[in-house]
Amino acid sequence: MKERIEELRKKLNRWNYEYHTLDAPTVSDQEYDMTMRELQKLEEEHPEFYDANSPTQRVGGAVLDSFEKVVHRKLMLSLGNAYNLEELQAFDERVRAEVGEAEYCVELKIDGLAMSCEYENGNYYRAVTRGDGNVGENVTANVRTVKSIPMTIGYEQSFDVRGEVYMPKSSFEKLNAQREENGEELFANPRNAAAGSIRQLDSKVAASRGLDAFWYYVPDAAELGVKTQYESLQYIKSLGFKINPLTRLCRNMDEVWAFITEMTEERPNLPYEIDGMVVKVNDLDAQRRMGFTVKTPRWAIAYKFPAEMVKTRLKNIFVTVGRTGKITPNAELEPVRLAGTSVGFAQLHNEDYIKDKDIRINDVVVVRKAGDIIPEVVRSCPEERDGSQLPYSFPKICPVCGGRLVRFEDEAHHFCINNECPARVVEAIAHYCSRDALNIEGLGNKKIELLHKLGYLKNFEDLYYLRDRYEELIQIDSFGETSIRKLLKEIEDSKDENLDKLLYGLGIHQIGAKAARLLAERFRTMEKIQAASVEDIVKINDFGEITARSVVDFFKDEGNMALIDSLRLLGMNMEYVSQATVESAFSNKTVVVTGTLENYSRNEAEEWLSRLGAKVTGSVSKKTDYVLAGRDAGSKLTKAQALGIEVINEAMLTEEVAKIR
Ligand code: 0OW
Repeated sequence: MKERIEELRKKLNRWNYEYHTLDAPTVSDQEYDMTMRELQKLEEEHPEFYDANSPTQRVGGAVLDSFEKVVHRKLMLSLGNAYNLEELQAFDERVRAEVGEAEYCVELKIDGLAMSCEYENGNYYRAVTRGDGNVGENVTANVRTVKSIPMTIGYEQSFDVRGEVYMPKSSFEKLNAQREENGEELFANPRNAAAGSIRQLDSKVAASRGLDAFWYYVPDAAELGVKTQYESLQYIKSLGFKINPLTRLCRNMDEVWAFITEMTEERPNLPYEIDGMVVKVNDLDAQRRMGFTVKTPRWAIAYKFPAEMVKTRLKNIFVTVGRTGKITPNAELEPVRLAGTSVGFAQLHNEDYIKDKDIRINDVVVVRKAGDIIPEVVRSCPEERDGSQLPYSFPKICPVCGGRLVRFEDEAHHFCINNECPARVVEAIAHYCSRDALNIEGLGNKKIELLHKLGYLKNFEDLYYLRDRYEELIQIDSFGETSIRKLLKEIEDSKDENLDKLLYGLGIHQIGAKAARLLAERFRTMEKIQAASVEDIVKINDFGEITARSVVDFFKDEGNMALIDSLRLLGMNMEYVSQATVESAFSNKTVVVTGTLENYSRNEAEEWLSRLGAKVTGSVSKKTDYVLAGRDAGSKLTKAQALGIEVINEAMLTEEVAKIR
């Protein structure tokens, strides 16, 4: 019986490969379905032969309640960008200066989400999203439903391949048509749709989204016995992976540019979205010699297609009030298609931008989408004026609270300086609930605005009293019992977020997510940060006087002190727990960095060291295990020698970093 099951699995895997990877089926759908049904029946009768990688499992299975975090064995790198031929030529010059004449393997830059697939003993083992390049999410069940991904490969050693999971344009159009029918929010573009689908906790939903994938990189390609990137693609193709057919070997940058020009033409006709081309030094040994920066290979670059531009009419200009009170003018447009999405609004940045470009109400304007940020108005078209245009005068009062707008000296923006301005309170709470802060997913701007208007949400701490208003809240029509219960749980869970998330959520002027992490890492508890002086804070790398001052001022403010106290009383976590670190020669070692390093800025070196499990401190003491000395190392080096502390150079750091790439 086992043989029969194995035989059917083999046959169905083969047919899957022919249909989804080669796009050349050799059996009819009926025969495929009949064979699948026979296998399903046999597997039901013989659960002892269950195999998660059986073809019957590709339609999705169990529902997860969250995604496990996984530290990549080798970092998932990102790419440096080039926006024109000159920047590509500069890249080419650097390559030739370092490794001599080089041919390039040029690939389409698939606009999906980067994925790492691991195989053990020739079987599909795990799929992990890129995440921040070091830590990603385990999405094995969802990626298993991508039919063109082989579940078994003829390679027995541990194997890890990187690629892009994407949503073909046809699947995207179909999905949005369905969502339109069900009155659901539409996905803006195929990349967002693919990312949203891969983040589904129910893999049956992921299976229904028509995802596909192209594979383009093997971190340990040298072990495969291949010499070039192009050969490594051929190799993984021979293992059954889908490789993009429009990959081309170019002998020099002229040929690269010719290919890019060709693909720029071809782009609208492709069945999937691309946002550029990836140019890689083909020879693997040359790649090794060129190495990496902290996050990107030095032997590859992404050429990004120029932003598309369109003309449309500017119907009106309105201002929005940010959480810091910043007033942003926006253009309301005659809706127009741009880069695959419908655009109805665009940025106008500030008053001078509108004046300098002489943008008037009812002008025909040029709009472009540079990258994924919201579109912006590039210029007006005076030649198309018909006398109906009206000059725009910037408002003097805040449209939300009526307070006077202020424009500080040499500041481009106007500000609403009323701390009680509802727009500012709503934006501040929305920031507090955002993903990189306390991650209270169930509260977007609309719901916060509503709860604020109804008097339930006047500040951050009110969030934690919402549970006492449960009976009233479920009466509100845009909330339901389930959504309220889920929201209250998320709010409670937010109390356990790491200290850096709370710091970032507080919205301290000049303190973004990274600065918040650095503050939390350095001081470890909220009270130590509250007690820190400007001198203490400037010792942290990349912290200047102004930033340090804004932190100290924030914690000196009466209202903020009261806020911190009440959050502490509410049980908010006020400690910092270090990030996922990996085993290394630096694990649990106290390290001080001094002097200038060749290949790392101070902050990068400290970031690497903490990822490698080290405790980085600013001053040398008996507790210090290593002093990592660069050029012109000063008193810390002398002190280390005096205390007999081991002094190392950056080669040791590079060696440990190379192990987790
Ligand atoms: N999106 C792509 C693509 C590609 C990697 C491997 C080494 C460094 C980058 O089609 N064809 N090739 C690479 O090569 N990366 C790609 O996408 C990257 C992944 C993460 C950021 C970019 O999207």
